[in-house]
Formats: sequence, structure tokens, C-alpha cells
Amino acid sequence: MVGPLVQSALDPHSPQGERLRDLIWIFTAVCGVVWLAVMIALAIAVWRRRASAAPEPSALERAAELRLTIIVGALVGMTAVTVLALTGLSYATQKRVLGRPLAAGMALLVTGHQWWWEVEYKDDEPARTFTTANEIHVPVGVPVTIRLRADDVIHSFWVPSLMGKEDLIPGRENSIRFTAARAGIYRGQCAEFCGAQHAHMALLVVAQEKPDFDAWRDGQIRSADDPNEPERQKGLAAFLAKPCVMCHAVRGTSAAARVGPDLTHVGSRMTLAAGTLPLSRGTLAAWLADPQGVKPGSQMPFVQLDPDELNAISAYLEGLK
Ligand code: HEC
Ligand SMILES: [Cu+2]
Repeated sequence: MVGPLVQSALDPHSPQGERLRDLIWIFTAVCGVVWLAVMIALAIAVWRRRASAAPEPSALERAAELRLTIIVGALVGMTAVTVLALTGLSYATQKRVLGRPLAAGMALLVTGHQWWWEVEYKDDEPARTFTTANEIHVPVGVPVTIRLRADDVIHSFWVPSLMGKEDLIPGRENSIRFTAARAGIYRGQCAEFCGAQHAHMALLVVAQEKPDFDAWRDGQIRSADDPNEPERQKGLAAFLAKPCVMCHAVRGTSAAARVGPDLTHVGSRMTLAAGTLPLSRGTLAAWLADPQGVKPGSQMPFVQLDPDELNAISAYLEGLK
């Protein structure tokens, strides 16, 4: 499919991601220095103790006591200053990354479902609004605000190269912002345990140059084309006759349900079932033949299809570019 996609907060591709990466390194460096200092102090103490003869336990050395009090007091003070400084830095970064709303830009709405992502592109013009799933395209250099909702349980939206995590909570709306700095494909993952297939709740963010993004969006706004090939026509007929239509929408047909992912342009996506499989005609057929084998516990039930129907529907879906 799209090669081995590494998702790493240490490999940022957005200004917000860079802020967070800097924060991670500063914390790591400061804590590393503190750890090293503690280990050195410990080694010195052990070594000194062994060298000097054990003093009389009940003897009181006023000077030594005073020195120790001052040293311990100073160290407690330094610890407090370090912790406060790191807290302040973390707070400042959070304000910069999440603080002021972005002026212009693009807004979309992502809803978490067990175990897939519904993605809605809103537009002032209702005819330009559309829904897709598991793959978010954004233009490079444009600030993107994503409103986050959940349908069932708590999920967490995390695309490490672009931004930190944000929870999707039923009954509440959160939001997250980022600006993709470079074209690329960035993998994301649900980061809050949400049930059996939590690990198979991935998504891709595809950052594209503006003209490519516009072309993609215009393609997604379109309804599905009527199939010309006989096999795909058979596939469409079978799809509409089966319970698929109780859960899925294909714009331009009578299928308009929203229980599962919108399939209008499913063939244009890189992955199937929220990053579980690369998308091809073969994996579509495997999914339809045994959704519970591919993704046990998934909310898509097995639907009985004879081999011809299975082939025809797979061909139809693959052609929904
Ligand atoms: C009871 C509701 C339901 C029925 C019936 C159903 N599906 Fe699904 N379908 C889902 C859900 C929910 C998902 C998301 C599964 C996941 O990724 O965890 C899904 C996922 C899919 C996907 C993958 C979409 C993507 O973008 O990854 C395809 C393709 C699909 N269904 C096709 C079909 C076809 C064809 C039928 C009929 C033979 C069908 N479904 C019947 C609920 C349903
Ligand atoms: Cu989840």
C-alpha cells in the first residue's frame, strides 16, 4: 500500500508538532541531567562512607549537621525550581499549540466510532459538504481545525507527526489544530483504549499541495458514477438488494445509511477497515467474505453472498474512485 509508515512524534511535519518535539527533548535533557547528578552524588556518598571509619553514632557534630541542612535545603529548592520551570514551559507550549483559534483555514468534523473514523468536510455551500472515512486529506500550509466527537465510547485522535493527542468524548466536542508543513502521508492511531479492535483503529492524513487537494476534494464531492461494465452493474444491483444499504451510503444511489463508513469513493482510499488492510479488489473481497475474521468483533456483520455476488460487489466497490 503506502510503504511502511512510521508514526513518530520525534519526526514532526507541522509547526505544532515541532513545538511538541522540542518540549519532549527539553524534558528528556533536563531529566537526564538530574538523573546523572543523582547517580554521581550517590556514587560519591557510597565511596566516601566506605573510606571513612564509622563515626560514633551518638556523637553530635554541630558543624556537619548545619552543612547538611544547608545542602539538603538548597537541593529541595533546586528541585522545586526545576519542576516549576518544566511546568511553566509545558503550559506555555500548550498555550501556543492550542491557544488562539486559527483565523482562516479549513474546518472538518471527525467522529470516532468503534472502530473507524467518520470524516465530514463542511462547507458554507451545502452541496460541497461531503463525508468520508479513515483518510483525511488536507492542503499543505493551510491551518486545519478538526472538531472531534465520539459516537459510542471515548477515543483519542493522534497523528504524532502533526499534533499531540486529543480525546473524542461522547456528548462533548473537543478540537485540535495543525498546519501540515510538507506534503506527505502521516499515519494516526486511536490512542485511547476503546474496545476489542482499538489497535485496528488507524487513519491516514494525506497532506497535499493545494491543487492536488482541490482535485481530491472535487472528486469526493461528486456522487458515485453509474457503473458501465456489466460486472459492476451486477455488483451495484446486489449491493442495493443486500442489507449493506441498512448501514452504508453511496451517494448517487438509494443507499443512504450512516451506521458504517460512507462508501461513495471507497475505491479511492488507501486502506480498508481503518488501516487494517491495504485496499484492493482482493482485500475488499476478503473483507466481505469474512469481516469478523479480518477484524473480530467489528460492527460489520457477515452478510451471506454467493461467489458471483461477492465478486461483483468487490468489483463495484473497487471502482468507486
Ligand atoms: C450492520 C451494519 C452493516 C452492514 C449490514 C454492512 N456493513 Fe459494511 N461496515 C459496517 C461498519 C460498522 C464498518 C466499519 C468496520 C470497521 O472498520 O471496524 C463497515 C465497513 C465496511 C467497508 C470498509 C469501508 C472502509 O472505508 O474501510 C466496506 C467496503 C463495507 N463495509 C461494505 C459492506 C458491504 C458491501 C455490505 C453488504 C454486503 C456491508 N458492508 C454490510 C457496517 C455494516
Ligand atoms: Cu478508538
